[in-house]
Amino acid sequence: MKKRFYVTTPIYYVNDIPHIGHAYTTIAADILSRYNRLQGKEVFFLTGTDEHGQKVEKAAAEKGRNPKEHADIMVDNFRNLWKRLNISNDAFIRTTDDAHIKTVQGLLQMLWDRGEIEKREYAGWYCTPDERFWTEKDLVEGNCPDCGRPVDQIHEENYFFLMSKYQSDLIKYIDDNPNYILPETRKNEVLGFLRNNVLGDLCISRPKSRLSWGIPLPFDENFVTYVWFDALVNYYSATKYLAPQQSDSSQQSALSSQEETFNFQLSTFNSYSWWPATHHIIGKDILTTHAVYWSTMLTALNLPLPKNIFAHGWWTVHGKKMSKSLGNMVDPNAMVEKYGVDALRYFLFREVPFGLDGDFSEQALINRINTDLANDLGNLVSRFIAMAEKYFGGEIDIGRIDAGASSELEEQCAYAHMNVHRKEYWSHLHFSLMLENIWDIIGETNNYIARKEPWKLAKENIDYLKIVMFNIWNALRITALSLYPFMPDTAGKIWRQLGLKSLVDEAKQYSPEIFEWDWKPSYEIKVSKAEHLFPRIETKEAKNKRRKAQNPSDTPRP
Ligand code: ME8
Repeated sequence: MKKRFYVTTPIYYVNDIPHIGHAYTTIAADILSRYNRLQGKEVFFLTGTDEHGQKVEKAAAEKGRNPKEHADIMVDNFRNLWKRLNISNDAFIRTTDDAHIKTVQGLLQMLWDRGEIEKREYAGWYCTPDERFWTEKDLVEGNCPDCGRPVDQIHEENYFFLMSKYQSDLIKYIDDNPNYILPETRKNEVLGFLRNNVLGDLCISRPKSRLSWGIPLPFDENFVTYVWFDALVNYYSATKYLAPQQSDSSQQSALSSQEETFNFQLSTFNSYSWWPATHHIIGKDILTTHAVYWSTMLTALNLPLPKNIFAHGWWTVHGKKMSKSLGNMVDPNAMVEKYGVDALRYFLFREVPFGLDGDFSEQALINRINTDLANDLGNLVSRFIAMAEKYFGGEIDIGRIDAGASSELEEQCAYAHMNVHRKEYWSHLHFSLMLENIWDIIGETNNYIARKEPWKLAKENIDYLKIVMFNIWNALRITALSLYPFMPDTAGKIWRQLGLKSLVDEAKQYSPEIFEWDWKPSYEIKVSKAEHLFPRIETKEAKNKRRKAQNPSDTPRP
């Protein structure tokens, strides 16, 4: 059976339109999915939308819509953006899906039956925008410690998940599984929090009188579920009705016993084996809900914990949090329109190591396009194609690998190539390091051309030039394959310009040998010219400067 790889993004609130932060997490999951598919694994990549709760109810009311109508309209903003960003998700979950609602209710009932949930009188401070209760000592100057907004005092009866009893189990689990929470700094944050605080129980209900837009508790119709309990369960419920089906009979029997345990409708439940997830990719803002709430919920349900929760850093603009009120939200659609999808995908993952915070600036994006993409990569590809056409009418002699002659560039690229596939880089999501290594291969190939001077070989040693051209072709082939998870369109374009068929089909058919230097296609190769992959971008300022230098009397254009 193929190895399985299950990756998720957070499910995003439909109260607002997506911005660059949402795009960031989703592209990260896409990179992982594409890489693992190329490695021959069976991949399930899940994203979706979080549609219940106060935020959505309020946003819908402001637009004069009912919450479901509002969600139905807003969900397309996400779906369309994912298409535009070339996101290869296998499924899209909505928390208003019937099957999801049934799963949430089934799990709540199970916890209730097992005595993991209790009803209690509760008095506390409630932050309405964050939908969270706080104790008096949590408050910062009387305000919500998370968002700084005012809180309301609330007295009511509610249902509590007895989370506190899992505190020491969770500490032990995190200690025993060093990759459970990554990066390490985030793991230490969670451990510090768990070691220095007494974990409370989690209020998992809201009275219907205060919030109606939620999943009703199956054991008390006067209450709905706390939006986070509903939302976190998506990762599990999707494996039951959205993941690829299992045909294996041993799986079927495991599933029937699961079905019995769950005592709720599981119409197409034959995908138990997709759980646990390999990676939950999230932003650092929702680390506690995942590392603490979700982990303890799963423990109480006797379900395995995910293999990894990765909390990445935060994008700011001019050092400030993006917000509607500041009007500084970066719209990914506008960035794609202006710079192209692959330039954006590349920039986000090259500019800042995944895990750290970063400041988004269009100038930094333009710099990356002009140096890394136009100069280093784009020029290399077009120079090579032009030489191949000029010297050999586009033909590359792939039969000519000669160990001695070909090993030079291969050796120079070997270390970088190994790093691009280094297991630890992929398990720790070191995307920027992988891209640096791909650019090492590109740099080595550019140096190789400068050293070998093909224009001289064309006159002096045409046979040797054939070998040199093959080596460059091969280094570009490896570059295209390595770039594929990050920049799928560009990788495909390079692959085709190199005279190869479909990158994805060939990778599927020949993985893992296709990643090796020695792999060769079984057909003749003729390269083909195409437009430059990344034309340089000249900013208005640079254009004016250039004009001024050319003609000092020229006045700058607006
Ligand atoms: O929290 N920089 O949804 P949400 C980087 N529905 N990433 C950012 C970002 C930024 N400035 N802003 C947002 C929710 N993100 C819940 C999740 S999951 C069971 C429920 C990304 O729409 C980042 O991944 O507020 C963050 O965790 C997520 O969007 C929050 O999305």
